[in-house]
Amino acid sequence: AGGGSVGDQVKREIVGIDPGAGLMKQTAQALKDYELSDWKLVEGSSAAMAAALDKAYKDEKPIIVTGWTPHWMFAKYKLKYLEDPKGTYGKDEEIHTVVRNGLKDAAPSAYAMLDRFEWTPDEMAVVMSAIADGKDPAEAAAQWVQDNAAKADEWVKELPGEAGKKLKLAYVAWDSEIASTNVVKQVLEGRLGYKVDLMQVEAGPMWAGIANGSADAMVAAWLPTTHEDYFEKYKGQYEDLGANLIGTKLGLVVPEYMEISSIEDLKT
Ligand code: PBE
Repeated sequence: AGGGSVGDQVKREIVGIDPGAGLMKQTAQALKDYELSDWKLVEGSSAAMAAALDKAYKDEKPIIVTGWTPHWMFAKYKLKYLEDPKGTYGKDEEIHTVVRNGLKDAAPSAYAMLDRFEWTPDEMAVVMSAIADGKDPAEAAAQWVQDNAAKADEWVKELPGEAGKKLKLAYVAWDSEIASTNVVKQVLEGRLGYKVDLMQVEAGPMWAGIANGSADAMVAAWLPTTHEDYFEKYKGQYEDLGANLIGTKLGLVVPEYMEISSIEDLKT
């Protein structure tokens, strides 16, 4: 792994994701809170971050990435979160379903299904891992819905179908949201007859799209901390349907073989 401090080993770089992610803002804040002014947060994407982690891990090289749970990478590699004694990354939060104003009247069954949609980190992990192993996201979602038919049936119980009606779901290409959004699409199409378009966008445009009505819904709102800015900015211009998943975490993630345990250890 080479000598010197951890900072020297990783060239004082943290491998980030897409710039619109709340995790990037929190990490920029962490660099301030922990006085790491000579460190750099590198922008990229979830996929590029995962590829960099994979490469470093195979060579047992040091690497620090921005990470979150639920994510398949914790099943595939031995990783740890760096402790965050200052609490920059907030407490546990929830993923919420957020829809455009007026959806309830425009598509009542979809609205009701979206309102009922909730699952667990373990359930999401099944879909996420299948996609990480190379399965097409739509196929992975369809398989999960087939294997969990009773649960999907509950989400649509006694709701009339609305055959052919169009819906747009906005999402960002975060692994967790690729999984959830595809599952919701499968259920809305397969069980209620909607025609669902998936709009892959950045985080800012996702929230803006719900607020201005160009998208109908999203299942990707991390609250109360991660998307707080967007949540406040568009207040009144969307409807928050509450949590669809509980038990998330965000922070700086490193392989277990690295001999550091806290963000504070980066200072030396
Ligand atoms: N994430 C995954 C997102 C929310 C979902 C943690 C990368 C973010 O930071 O905005």
